[in-house]
Amino acid sequence: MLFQVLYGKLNDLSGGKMDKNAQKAFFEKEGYLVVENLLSPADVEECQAEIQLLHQFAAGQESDADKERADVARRHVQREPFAKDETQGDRLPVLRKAENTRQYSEVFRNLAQHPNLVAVLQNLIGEDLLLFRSTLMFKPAFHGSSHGLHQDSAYWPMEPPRLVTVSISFNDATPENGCFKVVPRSHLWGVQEWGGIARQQDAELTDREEVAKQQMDVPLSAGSALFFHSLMVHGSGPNASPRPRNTALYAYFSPEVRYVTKDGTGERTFPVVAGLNGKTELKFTAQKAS
Ligand SMILES: O=C(O)CCC(=O)C(=O)O
Repeated sequence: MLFQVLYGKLNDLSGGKMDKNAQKAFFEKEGYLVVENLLSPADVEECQAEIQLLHQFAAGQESDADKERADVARRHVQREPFAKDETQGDRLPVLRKAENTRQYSEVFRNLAQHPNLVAVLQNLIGEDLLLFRSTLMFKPAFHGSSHGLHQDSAYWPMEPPRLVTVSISFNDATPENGCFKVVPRSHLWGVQEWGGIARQQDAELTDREEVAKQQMDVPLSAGSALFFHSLMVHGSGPNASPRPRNTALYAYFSPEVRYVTKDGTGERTFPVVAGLNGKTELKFTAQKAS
């Protein structure tokens, strides 16, 4: 992958420039951070081509050389539940997301360790970085459903709830095609209950009026990224527009965060993205959830 290192002076949501200290201070205060042009246009193009390929895999249209990874990919893609039988151009399925992309996509395995991404994350949570989640979120033209407002840490078996997610946009994301919505400073609220996340196109993003009033759109240009705290309330609107909104979603944590289960048994191995003396993965023995 062609990586163009752009880290240095970066933009905030209001268009102003922020240095590393200002980025960290903004993130800690507001619970999110926008970094514009994290990826070069060549990076974005490569990711878009890989997304097209993954849709072909989902439709069983792979070449013989790709058979093995296409089989793995098919186990991780999910159709858009509100457009299950629909197809897009070239008889491709309408997909909602692809989980665990690093298992079958070199492009998205590499993207999780993109130097620009790692530099921002290390500034926010420290040198040692582990990967919790590597997903692609699709909002296909005309069919993208909404994601209700929620906090990721309300669903994740990790304590303390201090992970960082990044959503990297491969298209210009706007309110019309279902860009992210955030509730600034909600990472200070503590873990709350949110219920189901998948919502129909015309559904409200939350039944909680006082939360709905505080949501704010986060438009992103292609190649730009939104970093957010795992306690920050977020979601995204529908896409009824003719333009898709495809993104990569990665969640990271530093090794002081523990893997927890109800009964404190089990183990799980997480890939190392940076630091940890060059280890490639780290096994966590579960502790009892508090
Ligand atoms: O990418 C989106 O539209 C929302 C995804 C999201 O909120 C999540 O997976 O937690």
